[in-house]
Amino acid sequence: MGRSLSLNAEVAGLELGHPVLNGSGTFDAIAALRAFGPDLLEQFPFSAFVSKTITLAPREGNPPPRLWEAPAGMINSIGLPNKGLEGFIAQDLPVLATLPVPLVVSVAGFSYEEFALLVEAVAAEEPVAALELNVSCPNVKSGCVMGAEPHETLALLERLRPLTSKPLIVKLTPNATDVGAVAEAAERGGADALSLINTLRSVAIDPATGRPWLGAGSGGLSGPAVRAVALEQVHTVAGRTGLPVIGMGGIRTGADALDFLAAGASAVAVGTENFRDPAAARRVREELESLARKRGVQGVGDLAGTRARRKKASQMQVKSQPA
Ligand code: RRO
Repeated sequence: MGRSLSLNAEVAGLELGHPVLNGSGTFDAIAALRAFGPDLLEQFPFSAFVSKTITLAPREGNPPPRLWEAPAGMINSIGLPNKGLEGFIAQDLPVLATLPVPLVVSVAGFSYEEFALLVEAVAAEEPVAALELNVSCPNVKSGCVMGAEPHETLALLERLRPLTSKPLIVKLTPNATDVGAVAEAAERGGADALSLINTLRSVAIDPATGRPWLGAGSGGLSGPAVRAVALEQVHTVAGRTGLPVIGMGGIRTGADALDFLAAGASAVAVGTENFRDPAAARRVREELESLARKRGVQGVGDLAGTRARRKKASQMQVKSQPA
């Protein structure tokens, strides 16, 4: 008889049945519940659900067009449309509270004070297990500043940390000069975990006009096109902090997920692939399980970046190509 295998994972005190979450904004659980009914709850694809980012005031989002299909990925310029804090708590939260997994609510403020109001109000809601601080939206002016500069990230965390004992997960941007330094600042400020990457700032040119295609001009690139970048950043961040990392960026298969765990992530998230196949995360989990069985390991910890493995990884030099 083979040894028993557990896919249980733990991130920032959240007990997860397996290590596959969703990336914020890539799976509309409320629409999925309407479409699939209670079957969805029985076969929920993610071990925790991360909401689309909310802001203090309602937002319409960016002008269309908002999407562009890129080679091996897509560029979005959605622009954070949402009902605002009050609308979210009144209308969405009661439905999201019925999901069979821990609920993580993603929030974004345009100032430290807006972030503080959001964190206080959201953390006070009983069904909320953790908060994700989105300091990395590429599609709003000022969206990245708090996540691109280490001193801004530290100041934000120093303002927010005293407001709640619930876990704070910081969603990092790949559009930073030194993502490791931002990660260290988040850790110093008291973050419980890090998630990365958000999308890479990018532009699509309309071949008919020679001008930017997206209504807002630029957007964020995601999908397999960004996976190697995401792996490098996860590897760097896991080596430079002791915080658990939720790794994402172009994960389509169990083997992709395994790469992120090997690079130092404690859990992974499926994002763009959910748009192609809403059941993708279940397949990723099953493939991961079968890879783990083949390797004869007993748990995700044997695949994932434990502290010791992370330390070793941080000592590895990422070889650069000669110019
Ligand atoms: O809504 C968006 O345009 C958006 C957000 Br909040 C984000 O964090 N990342 C992204 O690619 N798009």
